[in-house]
Amino acid sequence: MKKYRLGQSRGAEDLDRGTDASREGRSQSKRRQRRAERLETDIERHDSETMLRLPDAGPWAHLPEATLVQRHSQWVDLEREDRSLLVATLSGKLKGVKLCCGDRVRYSPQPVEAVDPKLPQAQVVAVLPRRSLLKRGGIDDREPWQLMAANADELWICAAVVDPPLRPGLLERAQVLALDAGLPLRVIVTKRDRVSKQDTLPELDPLRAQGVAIHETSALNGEGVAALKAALGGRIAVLIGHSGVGKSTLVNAFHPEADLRTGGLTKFGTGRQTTTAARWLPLEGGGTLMDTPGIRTLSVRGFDRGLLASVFPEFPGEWLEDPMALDPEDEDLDLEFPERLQSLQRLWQEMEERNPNQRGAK
Ligand SMILES: Nc1nc2c(ncn2[C@@H]2O[C@H](COP(=O)(O)OP(=O)(O)OP(=O)(O)O)[C@@H](O)[C@H]2O)c(=O)[nH]1
Ligand SMILES: [Mg+2]
Repeated sequence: MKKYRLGQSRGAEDLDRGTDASREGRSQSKRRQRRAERLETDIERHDSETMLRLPDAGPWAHLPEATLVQRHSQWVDLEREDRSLLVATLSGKLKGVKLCCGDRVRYSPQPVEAVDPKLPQAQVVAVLPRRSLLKRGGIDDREPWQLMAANADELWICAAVVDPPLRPGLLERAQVLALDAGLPLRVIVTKRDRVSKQDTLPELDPLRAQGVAIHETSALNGEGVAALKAALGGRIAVLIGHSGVGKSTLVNAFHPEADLRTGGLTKFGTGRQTTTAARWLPLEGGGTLMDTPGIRTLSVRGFDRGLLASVFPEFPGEWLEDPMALDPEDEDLDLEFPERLQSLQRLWQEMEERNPNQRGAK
């Protein structure tokens, strides 16, 4: 039987590994297996490129544009050009297309095809080409990527100086995602008021050496918030990080009218997944923030290993050709941060990992 450490929730990662059959009767687990096999033949598989392809929006050029502010299960919230909000469903023309927060779309105020009268009548018919797309590796071939935010200019990875603890490798993973999306990365250290000036996250040292922008902030006493606002200017930033690090609290500090729901921590010191969907929030006086739900980790499955050279610039080129040949415990390597090599090895392997649900996966 699989055991979970305290505070470790069952996230998407765990779903990959099958379920605990020992608790169930044998017949029930057989039934489950048969159902899984049936599902495997029925599911629509997407290869990683097809999933990102958008249908031609040209035929809809006469319709108005809007920004996707938030996705719900049956509809989406849109922000129109005049900043007013509109709720719309997705037309069947977009079947198979994944939309995400920040997408620029064209919509028809009246339905272009039959729609349930109980649902909103406006319909999104096209998605415009994206300036940028922040994504992470998906769970399986039905969804090779999980789309996080479209059309952002910057990625802000938020890490609390205390509570919840930063998982090893999260910063490097965020760097991979930012590089893939072509977004500059900022590290936002939150909850500075909780610790003394000298205390810091040691994981930040290698990033500081690389010249990554690091902002020390406290939403509680306002430390660093004005400087961060100035750094944002009129651009669009997407905030990501573990649940409970204070992303929504920071957005509220930027934009009190946003009045986003914020949550406490569990008794295990982890967040509560207070934010459940990514949300686009234009700020008074320019700039836009995209708040997102807390993440446990960021999968890099399917990303290009070539990106790792920029994430780990301290390692010689030949190490990056086959990092698995190295032993992080080898004293001759004279490593300042041996955990950085371990992290490189983990990312390297995960990038080429095969879909764990695929038949015959090795
Ligand atoms: N002391 C202190 N507490 C903070 C600060 N920022 C956030 N918090 C607290 O941290 C808890 C979590 O904050 P949220 O803003 O909900 O965290 P989140 O990152 O949005 O979490 P999810 O929506 O679950 O991803 C709340 O109890 C906040 O009051 C800060 O700067 N200082
Ligand atoms: Mg939140």
